Parts: sequence; structure tokens; C-alpha cells
Amino acid sequence: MTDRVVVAGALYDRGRLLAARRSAPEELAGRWELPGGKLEPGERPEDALVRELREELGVEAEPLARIPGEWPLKPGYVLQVWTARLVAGEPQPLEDHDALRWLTPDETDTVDWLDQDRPAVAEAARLLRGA
Ligand code: 523
Repeated sequence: MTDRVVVAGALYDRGRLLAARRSAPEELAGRWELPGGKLEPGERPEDALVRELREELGVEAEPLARIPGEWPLKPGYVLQVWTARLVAGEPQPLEDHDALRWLTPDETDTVDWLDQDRPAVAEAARLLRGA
């Protein structure tokens, strides 16, 4: 059986990357992630990302490019990450998060990322530095 995809966004605005602190479940609470969520059946990853960022943060975002790679989560799930540009709104922790931070590329090591997000965060910071 193919794994279910969780899509996350490396959301950029004015040279910074958004980090979101999870509020649940207990084993992930307090760790930082690239915000996102599970694809619904038949949904394209880019559409799922736009939907999740709207629901969780109240913003409009435009997906830019997939970060190469795929990272295992709990059994049956894999993480894919896209860069995205903030188009409208100021992110608010509406759902699933209790804190948000905009990080410059040099600040990305200052929060405790979920292990599975780290390779994509490193690549997102590298891309941001070159941008
Ligand atoms: N991750 C993860 N990193 C990351 C995300 C967005 C999600 O490791 N950047 C993991 C955490 C969960 C699983 O992926 O084990 C599903 O993420 P979740 O709970 O954010 O997905 P939702 O919002 O679709 O979940 P439901 O509220 O359950 O529908």
C-alpha cells in the first residue's frame, strides 16, 4: 500500500521562514514544525498545502517548488515539503499551534524542530540565503 502524504510548507516572507510550535498531540507538543497536514483523498499536494495554511494560520500562500526528498513519519505516512510564498494575511496560531516565529536563515537552528522536518528546514534555509 502506498503511504499517505503529509504536506508541509516552508513559508517565506521578506527573507524569513515561518516556524510553528505544535500544541498537540502530547508527544509532539512543544516541538517546532513546518506547518501543514494530511492530503485528503484525491487532493493535489499543492492544494492541500494552500488549504492547510489557510485553516491553521489564516493566510493565503502560493506554493513555489517541492523540496526534493520524502521523510518517513509514523507508519503509513510520509512527509513532503514545498516552499511557498506568503501572499496575504499575517499568520495566527488558529489551529494545532501555540506559537509562531519568523526566522532568518541564520536563526533556523534556534528552535527545536521535529527531527523529520530538519532536512527540509536546512534546504529551505539554504534556498532562502541564495534568494
Ligand atoms: N508532521 C510532521 N511534520 C510536519 C507536519 C505538518 C506534520 O512530522 N511538518 C506529522 C505530525 C503528525 C502527522 O504528520 O504525526 C500529521 O500531521 P497533522 O496532525 O499536522 O495533520 P492534520 O492537520 O491533517 O491532522 P488531523 O488534524 O489529524 O487531520
